[in-house]
Amino acid sequence: MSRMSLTRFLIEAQREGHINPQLRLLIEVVARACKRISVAVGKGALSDVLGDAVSGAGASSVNVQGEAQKKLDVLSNEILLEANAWGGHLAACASEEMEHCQPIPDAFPRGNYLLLFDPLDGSSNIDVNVSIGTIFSVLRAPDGAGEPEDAHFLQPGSAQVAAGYCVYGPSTLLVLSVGHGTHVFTLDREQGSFVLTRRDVRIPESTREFAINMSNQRHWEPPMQAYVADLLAGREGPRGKDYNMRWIASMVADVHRILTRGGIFIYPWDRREPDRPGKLRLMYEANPMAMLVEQAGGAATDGRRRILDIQPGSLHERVAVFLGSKDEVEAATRYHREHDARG
Ligand code: P6P
Repeated sequence: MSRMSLTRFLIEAQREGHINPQLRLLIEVVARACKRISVAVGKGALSDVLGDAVSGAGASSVNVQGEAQKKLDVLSNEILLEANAWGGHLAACASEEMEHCQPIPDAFPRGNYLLLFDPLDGSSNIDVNVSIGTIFSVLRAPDGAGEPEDAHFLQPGSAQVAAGYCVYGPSTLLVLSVGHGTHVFTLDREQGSFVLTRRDVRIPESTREFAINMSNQRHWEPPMQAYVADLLAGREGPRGKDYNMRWIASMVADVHRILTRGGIFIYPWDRREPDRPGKLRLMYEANPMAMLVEQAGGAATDGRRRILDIQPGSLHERVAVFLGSKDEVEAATRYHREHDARG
């Protein structure tokens, strides 16, 4: 059975008016970069890409948020920037690895899009051979905006025109939405192309599986403590069913499991960083994942608000994340809203 390629899928989406030629080319460029990243990830120890990146002075290299960078983080970031350049600078770029957005040089036709990405999410798993991934989000550049600047990126997640991730696991999968469902493409390494293997993913509305880093439990706020305690109470407790737990510590891998079989993924506020709403970044982790999950019939909140409604204040701002099976996300959010209502 001949499967539909990503290229054919995007041509169809363009014919149906879901995307325009420039956005189609941008998505193709990102997919091509993900194929190159997949090759680099797959080489592992056979190439000099494992371990921590070092700066010119030999010190450990850190990203804009002061987090240690892996060599593959830096390489993946470079591959995505180079791909956008090769593709004709279709978009100004902002990345976890970049302090400020990278404008589109005047030498090229001005791209109408803004591309945000986490080049290699979950990179702490690289050295232990656990699935990692690339997350990307596409916004429209404001009309007549002139030289792109950080402020142009500060649009709510509901303004995204495309979102996706590539998970580098036993197989390399590209999961994509352009606002008409969430679809899965598998990299056919022999053909060197992504082929459609699952159209219109639907997340089961209820679940018996939650994903959270339980070692942080003592640092959570009361409604989060109450919610998880009720999950752990199982069928004798108020939720009336036994739950299973998973935590891969790679958002892309955890979210892909939830897209595939349901579940709830949570990274909540933590009293160790009281001024920080959460660990995950709104613009290039939470927003794209929230679009993919909602397009698959799931839900995504920060425990109180729909993630896609949040108006960003800065490029690298963080947010608490509750996403996955609709009924479970609504239940977890209810614990927080009822706690707030009690004052
Ligand atoms: P922790 C990876 O560093 C990441 O940003 C997400 O991919 C993942 O879900 C989370 O952080 C893991 O965090 O605190 O459990 O290591």
